[in-house]
Amino acid sequence: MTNSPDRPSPMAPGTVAQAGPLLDSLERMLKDEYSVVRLPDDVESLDPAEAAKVRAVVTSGRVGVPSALMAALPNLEIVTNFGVGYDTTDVAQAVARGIRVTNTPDVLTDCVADTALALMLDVFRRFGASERFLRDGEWESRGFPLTRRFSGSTVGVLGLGRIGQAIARRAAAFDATILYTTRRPVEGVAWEHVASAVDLARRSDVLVVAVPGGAATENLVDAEVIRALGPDGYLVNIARGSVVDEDALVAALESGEIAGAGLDVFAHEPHVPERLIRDDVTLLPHVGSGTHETRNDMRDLTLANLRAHLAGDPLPTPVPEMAAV
Ligand code: 8YV
Repeated sequence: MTNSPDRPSPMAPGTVAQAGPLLDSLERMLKDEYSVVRLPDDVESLDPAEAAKVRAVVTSGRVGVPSALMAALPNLEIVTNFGVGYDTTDVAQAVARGIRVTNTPDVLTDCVADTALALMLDVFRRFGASERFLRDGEWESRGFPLTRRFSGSTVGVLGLGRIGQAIARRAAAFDATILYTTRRPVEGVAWEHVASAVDLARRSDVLVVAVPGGAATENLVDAEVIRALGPDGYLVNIARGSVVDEDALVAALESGEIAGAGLDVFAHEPHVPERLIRDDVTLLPHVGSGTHETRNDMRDLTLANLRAHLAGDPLPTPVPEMAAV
């Protein structure tokens, strides 16, 4: 890609914009390399002259570039998303306008899968609750109640992409029986494909949600799927809060229709409904990819995508929808 008078150079102030907060070191490295502008949180206060300069937006999965913001950036060429999930970015508009979108797959798979295993182990074995029990001095007077064995259980993985497969591999090391549900069976895996989420939940001791967020999967785990887990079943979600009907989950927990849940993601982060804060729910503040190593890798991949675009080189990790651009 060559620079022309109507396409400001990458170094021209405002060419690269930031939407929402980013990892400190990513913000620093962006500022060192480009004259970055920070987009306002509310799109109405965006100055049209500034908006017209923006060719690239760097954002995170939490903030993204939603419809109104994208529509207000007439010369936008690329959204580089820090995170594998990009459901907060209007990809349909991006495809229609020839705007490129990149994300950070692979580099976070291991940490997110590790988190899923930690949540599964915790909901079965209640290590967090038992630690609170010890810290509260309760061990002085009695032992902690017995829990459930995780090894050898049946783990249902909803969505068998990179992260789903990494979860399945880890659970298999605990001698779990692995079942999974995807639209079509995944070639080259030995695990049993189950056609529907309800059947998957019915046959599993724990259902792990590992599908992308967005309109296509909104409330995919609804009251019926949750209920199908039964009073001894657990739900674990490391994907997006939008995939699970949170009200239905609260209702199922309160009525004892399921045994418990392990959640790293919520419908309206960082808000966690009071009624979800229960002893039979393990709650994490969306830390799935939150290690120094992984976040640094995500940062480097985000920057590599931005630099490649501005230099006219092939993008390292365009999102799959870019095949149509
Ligand atoms: C990040 C995530 O915390 O990659 C994702 O989709 O949810 C997490 O790794 C998030 O994108 C940062 O905003």
